[in-house]
Amino acid sequence: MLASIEIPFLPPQATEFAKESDLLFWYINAVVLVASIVVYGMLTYFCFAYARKSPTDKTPRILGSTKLEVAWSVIPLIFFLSFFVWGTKLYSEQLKTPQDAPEYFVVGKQWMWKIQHPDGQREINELHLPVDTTVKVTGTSEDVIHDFGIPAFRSKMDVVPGRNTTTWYKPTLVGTYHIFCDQYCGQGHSQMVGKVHVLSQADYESWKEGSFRIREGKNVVDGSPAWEGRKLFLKLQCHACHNAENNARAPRLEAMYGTTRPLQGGTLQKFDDEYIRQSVRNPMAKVAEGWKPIMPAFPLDKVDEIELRNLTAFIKSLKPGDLPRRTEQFPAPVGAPTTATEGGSK
Ligand code: HEC
Ligand SMILES: [Cu+2]
Repeated sequence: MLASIEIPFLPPQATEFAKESDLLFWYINAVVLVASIVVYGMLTYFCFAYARKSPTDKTPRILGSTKLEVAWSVIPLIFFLSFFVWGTKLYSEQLKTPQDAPEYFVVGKQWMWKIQHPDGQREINELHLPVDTTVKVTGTSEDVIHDFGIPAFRSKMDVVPGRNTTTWYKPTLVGTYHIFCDQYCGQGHSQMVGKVHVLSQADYESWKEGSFRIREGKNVVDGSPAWEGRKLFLKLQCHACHNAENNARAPRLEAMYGTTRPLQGGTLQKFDDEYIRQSVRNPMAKVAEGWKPIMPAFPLDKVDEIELRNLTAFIKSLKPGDLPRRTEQFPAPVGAPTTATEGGSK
């Protein structure tokens, strides 16, 4: 019955810490509940049991009982101290940030979250994390105090202008969870939300490559190889020939990676990283069947090795419909998540 309700009583438990903190939460509630039942139960019972029965009733004279008083002081004390001991244990574990864990950087700003991955990739209002990996998160703010809160991780971290704060997580459950700003920070506070995506190792890798949903234009990361490759593809005017137009002068490179290409002269060629390299560096060496050998060579001084890797990641990620139109201009279109779209504040 409970499961059919849309709003969960507690957020999902996406880390070990979430489970431990919920256990403590339920333990405190159980103790308080039992104590309340005992206190209010006795109160109610005594109201009737010792009520004045007739106008001549006399109140009996009762002198204290040391045993009883010690019992009702010490037993609750033990329980209440257990909250403190357990809570302190969890809190101190949470404070011990593992120093060697990969570090993600979070910057709060009215009213968005800017996130940078350990290898420099950037995201806005979204954080992609690999499952079962301990990560360190360092945060700061560019204006007022915000708080980077992820309920599913039972984690909140104040981000304060002028200084760094750190925390850590080890997500254990694949899924998408809320990011909230947990510190009132002005008019747009309630819109200062985001999503954390916990991905399987394989999905995380492909997301980093940029091949993860590049088409929708969302979830692509500025700085990811495929996204950088796309920008380069436009900048180098590859799309003057390789484009989505019907009369394009060069093959559509979509969904070709991994296939076998017939070459002029009748040989077959596997479409892999090495073939892309050759096609860019020395296009005349292997010419695709049915096309004219018009592609210019792009030597090292035009396309360096890193750029070649990014172009390769882009071509690898291409699915039908992904190739830019001939009219598309460098830089990437408006709305694409480059840093240029960050300036949303007034
Ligand atoms: C002047 C037009 C032109 C430009 C500019 C151009 N190409 Fe090509 N490209 C071609 C043609 C035509 C072919 C097919 C003939 C061949 O294999 O050389 C081709 C083939 C390729 C292939 C092999 C595809 C296959 O079907 O086997 C790759 C990969 C490729 N180009 C990548 C690029 C990249 C990356 C750029 C930009 C750095 C680029 N091209 C710029 C015309 C062009
Ligand atoms: Cu905020």
